[in-house]
Amino acid sequence: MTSFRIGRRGLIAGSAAALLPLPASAAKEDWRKLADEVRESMRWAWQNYRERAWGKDQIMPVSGGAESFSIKGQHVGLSLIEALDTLWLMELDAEFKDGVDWIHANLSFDIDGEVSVFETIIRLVGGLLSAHLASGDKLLLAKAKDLTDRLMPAFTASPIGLPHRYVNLKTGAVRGPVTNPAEIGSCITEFGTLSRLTGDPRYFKAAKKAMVALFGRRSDIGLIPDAIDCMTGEWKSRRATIGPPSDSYYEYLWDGWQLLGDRDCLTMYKSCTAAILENQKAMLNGDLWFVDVDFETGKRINWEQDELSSFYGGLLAQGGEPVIGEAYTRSWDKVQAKYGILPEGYDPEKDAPTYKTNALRPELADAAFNHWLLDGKEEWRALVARHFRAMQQWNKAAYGYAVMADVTTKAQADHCPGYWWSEQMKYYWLIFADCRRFDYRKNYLSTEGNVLLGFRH
Ligand code: DMJ
Repeated sequence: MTSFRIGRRGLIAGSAAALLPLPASAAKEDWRKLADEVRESMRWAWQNYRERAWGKDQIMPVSGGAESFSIKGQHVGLSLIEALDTLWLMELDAEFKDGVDWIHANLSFDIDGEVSVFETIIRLVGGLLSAHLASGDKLLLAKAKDLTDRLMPAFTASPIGLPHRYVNLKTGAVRGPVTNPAEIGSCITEFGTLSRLTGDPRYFKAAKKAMVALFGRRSDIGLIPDAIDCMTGEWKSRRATIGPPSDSYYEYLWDGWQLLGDRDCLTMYKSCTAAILENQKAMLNGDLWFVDVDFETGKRINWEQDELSSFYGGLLAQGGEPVIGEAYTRSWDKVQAKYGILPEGYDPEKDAPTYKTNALRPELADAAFNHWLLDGKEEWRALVARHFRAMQQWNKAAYGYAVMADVTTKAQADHCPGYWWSEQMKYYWLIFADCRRFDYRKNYLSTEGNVLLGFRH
């Protein structure tokens, strides 16, 4: 494996990994063996999905049933599409082909039903594009384009270019004008890729217009609150957060620069990051956190932390703030150590979970993977190994991997989100295996873990 890499969001860093002494525990770790275990877990979960929920959106891992995601009772093979590029990277080629064959035979988006624009872009458009880039299969690209065309009314309905939250795939009717940064601004890499592959600039332009329109409304101290009316541009909240529902807006500002070389995205990323570091970074008992604040005064609202925010350390490192990013990732690692598995919410001031559930989320592994791509330190692989082993210990159910109802009792619930197939299984594999099909020097993974740059054929 190379020791000089360009990470998920592209900051170039010379790795000193080869020169660093390994911590005793990491030195003993057999990474290849761990990678094989990840691949076998993926194969086993896929087999269960194949047998019990084939073509359905999500398998129910405790009962072996199935559930739809966006449109009640309507399935578009969500988990299958999310899994494809992970399968390809793992060289599970028969499984990959089986999934692509299902798409050829069954997938249609001509459905009279309403979907979340954001979730559909990051999961389905992104999944189809990455599978197309892995395989060269033209139908996958055609499906991604067909789906995106059905989503476009969400963007064009607004006079200022901010998308509505929901759109009907058949009629183009839109709903949900009160929206948020993540749902507005997490599509420039999927849409930019689609524009590049189809030669149609409309997708990239719509994505960028939305990002710029939101950025242009920031406060005098440079912060963006977490709710806005997409028709009027009026703020509907005062809370600025790096967590949901704002998180991936900041990620995609950087990503627009990394994947597409868009300088405006870089400028906006730097501006937002400077404001966040100035107003939201806070130390408590030696740990570094980012707190929610009033977007005009910078006054702290509370100390509550959302697990989804734990991706942010990796992003900061890629954007040129490795010391702060690493400190933040380590704060989350301590929470993982405390509960064995991360709760959805945690209050460091009260030292207690604010939400005891665990949604089988990938963010901490995502951050560590990105640190590792940049600096190659074994610390990050060891962190990801703990994340993986916790999942094996607590989330494994009879027919797949399940979310938790309560991290303190370790009670499971009967649900496996689609992102599980696209995100942590891929991060585990890429960080433990020396993957022959992945370019560790030059790559891009979307917020959903979809590889839009970096396949090696
Ligand atoms: C995924 O869909 C994406 O990572 C998104 O950006 C945030 N939420 C989930 C995973 O938790």
